[in-house]
Amino acid sequence: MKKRIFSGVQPSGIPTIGNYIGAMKNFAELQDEYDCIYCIVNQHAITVQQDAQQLKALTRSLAALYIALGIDPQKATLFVQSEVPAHAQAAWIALCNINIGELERMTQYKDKAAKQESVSAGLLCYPPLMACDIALYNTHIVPVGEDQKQHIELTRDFILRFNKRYGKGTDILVLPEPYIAKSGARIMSLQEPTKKMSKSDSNPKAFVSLLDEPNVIRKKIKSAVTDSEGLVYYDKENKPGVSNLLVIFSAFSGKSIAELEELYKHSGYGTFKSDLAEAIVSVLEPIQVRYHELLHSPELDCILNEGAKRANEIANATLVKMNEAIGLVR
Ligand code: ATP
Ligand code: LTN
Repeated sequence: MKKRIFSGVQPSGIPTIGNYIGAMKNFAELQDEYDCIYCIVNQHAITVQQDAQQLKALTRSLAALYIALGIDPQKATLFVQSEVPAHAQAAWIALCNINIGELERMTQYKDKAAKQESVSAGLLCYPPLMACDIALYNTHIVPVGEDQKQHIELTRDFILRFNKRYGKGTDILVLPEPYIAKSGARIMSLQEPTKKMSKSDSNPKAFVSLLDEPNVIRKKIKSAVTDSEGLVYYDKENKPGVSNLLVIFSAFSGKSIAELEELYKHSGYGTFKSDLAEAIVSVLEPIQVRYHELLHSPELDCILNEGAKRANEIANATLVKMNEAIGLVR
């Protein structure tokens, strides 16, 4: 039997090239070798306030993007989290088996809470829901960006604890491993290259979204923050802007950072940036064409309906086992 992969992306904005390089680019590549389940985690997105119409539109948009990026519904399962009630049900169990202190230590919580005027309990309780997304599908591997490593560790702690407390010597839940790419697992903001690129950044110049038009991409790359040295080489500490652009260029061109350093050692930032912009445009243009064909198609609804059906079957079977183990039965 193939090993199971599970991953999720929040419909909290249009995915950026950071989401693409760190996670989504790998999704299609893995679907031949693994049984892949990909989720649009809309219940995670509402941990911060969302406009209802926009959330609905972004959910559909993200589904179309997944397919445009090469997810093949014959091979992988794609579904919307809120269409599988077992996630929220299992999350309650996880909440009762994870301590508040463990949640308060999460850096994503601390970063996001610092930006909010009022912090919802859901923002703090986000990782137990994520742990259940993963656990319900008997997941072996979770492909994610670097920022999610801490959440996967907490997921593993919860699963180990659950099995120990309720398993009576057998493992009820499968222990997952993170899959974090060696390069590109943390793409930085184009405007503040010491900060993570994020799709919900209030400054649109900080990221390139997968649906940005070619001229917008060119402008955003042109205005990316670099330094005054004028030399293209990788030095994360002293040249965070240029180093970030090199990582992005490498991901979009397939060339190694060493090859790119060699190619651009005699050119200034102007040529380097315009070639980078063209490399991004050439990858994203066909994806965008496919995206627009899919967005309003009934085909997309069929894919999501089928996905929810399969996801419900798998998730409900695990939830039954969890409930029985705990004694949540008559
Ligand atoms: P938000 O801005 O709403 O917090 P986000 O941009 O951080 O969202 P998510 O939907 O939370 O994106 O993440 C989807 C996937 O993309 C996750 O696997 C995450 O680790 C990865 N990811 C997010 N940002 C980056 C980044 N800057 N570099 C590499 N991978 C990233
Ligand atoms: N927490 C992730 C999104 C996410 C996820 C998941 C990723 C929710 N559930 C399950 C992998 C597996 C994020 O913020 N990027």
